[in-house]
Amino acid sequence: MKRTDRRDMRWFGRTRLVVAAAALSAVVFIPGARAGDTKIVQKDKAFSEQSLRIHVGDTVTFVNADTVTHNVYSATKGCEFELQTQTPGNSTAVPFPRGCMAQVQCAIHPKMKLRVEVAP
Ligand SMILES: [Cu+2]
Repeated sequence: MKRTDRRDMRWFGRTRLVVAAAALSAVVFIPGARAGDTKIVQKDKAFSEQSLRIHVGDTVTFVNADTVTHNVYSATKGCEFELQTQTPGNSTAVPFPRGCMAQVQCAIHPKMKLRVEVAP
């Protein structure tokens, strides 16, 4: 084996170590490993988003940053929930344990609409 070959081997070994360390740190530090939470703010009688894509097990926190009371709900089969009377300044986390395409509305303000796609 020539001297240059041995140097190449050492370089290869070191590169492999760096790649392995980078892969390991990626596995350790990925925040998506646990369930996520998305904030949806209600202000001026509107949701902060029109549509949203989350995953099964995630939660959506509905924040009433408005000056009026809201009653956010979904009647979509498999994704039913109702926050009842949510007064200004309050927030409620809603879990989505099943996959579905939830049509979220406000019972008091029918123009407020939000589509939540809960992917597997
Ligand atoms: Cu409302």
